[in-house]
Amino acid sequence: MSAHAAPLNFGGLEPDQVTLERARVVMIPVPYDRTASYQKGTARGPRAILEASTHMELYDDELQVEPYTIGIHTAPAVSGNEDAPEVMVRKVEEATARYLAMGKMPVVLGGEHSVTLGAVRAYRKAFPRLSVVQLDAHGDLRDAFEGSPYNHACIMRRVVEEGVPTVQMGIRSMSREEADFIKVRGLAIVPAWEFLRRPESALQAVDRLTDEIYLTIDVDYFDPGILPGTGTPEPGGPGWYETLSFLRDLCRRKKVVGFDVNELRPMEDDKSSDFLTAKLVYKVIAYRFFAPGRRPD
Ligand SMILES: [Mn+2]
Repeated sequence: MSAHAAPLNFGGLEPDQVTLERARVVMIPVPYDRTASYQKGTARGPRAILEASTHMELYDDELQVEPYTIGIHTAPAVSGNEDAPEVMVRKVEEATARYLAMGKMPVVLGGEHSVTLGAVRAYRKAFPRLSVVQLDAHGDLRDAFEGSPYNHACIMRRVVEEGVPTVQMGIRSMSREEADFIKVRGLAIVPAWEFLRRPESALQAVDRLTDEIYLTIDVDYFDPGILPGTGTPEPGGPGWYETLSFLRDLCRRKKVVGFDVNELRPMEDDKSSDFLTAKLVYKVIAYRFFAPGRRPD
């Protein structure tokens, strides 16, 4: 794979199915992993998601619809490791804002989790009463990490400090500093074990948020048994079906106005993580635009 590899469209859609004019959803790849702390490689995530997506069935057998018919356009990649973190965040914000202004739903494909900050900033300008639902093994609530406030371990701290209501779900690893911050701020956390024992606990937490939801999914939220391809795998995460059921219910209760998926670290010989991530992106689109009982536009 090279930086000059041929452009890929999400789902392997033909150019006439994915023109920007007709598309409701725009994929924004952000191949960035400059602040990754443990294992690099998430910069290759967007390309791996797009490649895996070309092998998916475009028919959703659960909802019995073809979600691609709403129009999914894949935009050129934004930023890269040559950019300092604050430059990357600004470029992601600008690109996201541009597609929002055109009436599209931009979907950022990371890259490390710091890609979320630019997207949330743009979405908040379009939806001032935005809340964030984060699926993640980690709180990402450190004040700074390895010298940078834009490190991927800090990104939700920045979001919370900007006054955005949040629910963090699937959490199972944090520092003392983060645990103290959660207590002091009274943040809503649904640990992985609580969600697995009582799935309704996540929905009860979501019910206390505002109506317009931005969803950020760090794929290390999933159990590494089904998603080993990530930089910081943590044991004991949720599986596929309980997560789909949560996402379906979320799209019924709230207006999911946008989302991103991040922290996929493609593996050489095992494409299961890439494929899960591509299918996850497609399922969120399916629930958002086609699930029975979903919140209307
Ligand atoms: Mn994480």
